[in-house]
Amino acid sequence: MFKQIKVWLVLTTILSLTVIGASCSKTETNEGGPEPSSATSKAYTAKGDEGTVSGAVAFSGTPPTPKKIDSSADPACGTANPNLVTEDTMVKDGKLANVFVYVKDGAAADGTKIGDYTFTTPSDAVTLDQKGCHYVPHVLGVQVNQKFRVTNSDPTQHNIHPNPTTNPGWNQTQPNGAAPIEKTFARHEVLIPVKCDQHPWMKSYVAVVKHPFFAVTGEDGTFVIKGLPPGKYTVAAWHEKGGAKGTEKTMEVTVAANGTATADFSFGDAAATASSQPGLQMMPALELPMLGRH
Ligand SMILES: [Cu+2]
Repeated sequence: MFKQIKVWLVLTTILSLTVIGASCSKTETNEGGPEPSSATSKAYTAKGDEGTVSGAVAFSGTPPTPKKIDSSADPACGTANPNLVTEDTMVKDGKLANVFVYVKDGAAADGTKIGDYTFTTPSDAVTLDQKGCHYVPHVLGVQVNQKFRVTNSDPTQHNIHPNPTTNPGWNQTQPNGAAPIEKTFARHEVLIPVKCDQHPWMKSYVAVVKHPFFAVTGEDGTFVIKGLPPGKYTVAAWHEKGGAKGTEKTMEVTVAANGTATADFSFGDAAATASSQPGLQMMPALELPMLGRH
C-alpha cells in the first residue's frame, strides 16, 4: 500500500516538473512575437556624416549553365514564359547576381552596436511579383514590420509559401487577377525561402533585417549600401548555393565619416566555400569514431 503511494508521489512530481519545463521553454522561444528589444536600444538618427559600403561579388570558376525548366504541368506558364530557366547561379562576366549583402554586426564610432539601434519602418512596401511563372526579384530584403507585398501578374494561379524559421509560416493561394497579398515579418531572419505550391520550380528568398543597411547584387554583381554611420562593421554576403541554408561569407570594414568602404566577395570556388564553414566540416570526423564503439 505505502509502496503504491510512494510510486504515485514520484510519478506526480515527475509530471509536474515536465509541465513546468514545457511552459518555461514556451515563454523563452516567443515564436512569432515581436523582436525582443535590448535594454540599451535607442532610436537611430542620421547625423549627416554617414558613409557607404560598396563592392562587387565575383564568381570564380566556370559558372553552371542555367537549365531549361519543364513547365508543361501548367500550359499558361509556357505561354507566358517559353524560356524559363533555373536562376540559382546567375553569372555575367564573372560576376554573381542575387547575392544578399547586409551589415551583420559591428558598431558606430561612438560604440553603439548596430543591433542596439531601432529604425523607423519604411512606409513603402517591398514587392515580390509573380511574372512569367517565376519570382521577380529572385532575392529581396525587407525591414522588420515593413509591408511585404506579393502580386500576381500571370494569367494563372499561384500559391505563395514562405518557410521561415523564426517568423510564423503561411501559405496562400492567389488566383490570376486577385488583389495583392500584404504581410509583415516581425522578426529578423536572413533568409526566408519562398516557394510556390502550384509550380515546384518557383523559388525566391526574402531577408528580414532590423535596419536599412542591406542590398542585393545586380546583374553586374555590384551592390551599394548607403547611409551607414561611421564605424566598424561585419558585412555579410549570402548566396543560395552550398547546402540547405546557402553560403554566407563575412568581411570586416571600417567606414570613415562621409567615406566609402569597399567589400568585394567571391563565390563559386569549392575550396573557399568549404573553409568558410569549418564547424560543419568537422562534425562527421568527430562522430564517426564514436559510432564505431557501439
Ligand atoms: Cu506559381
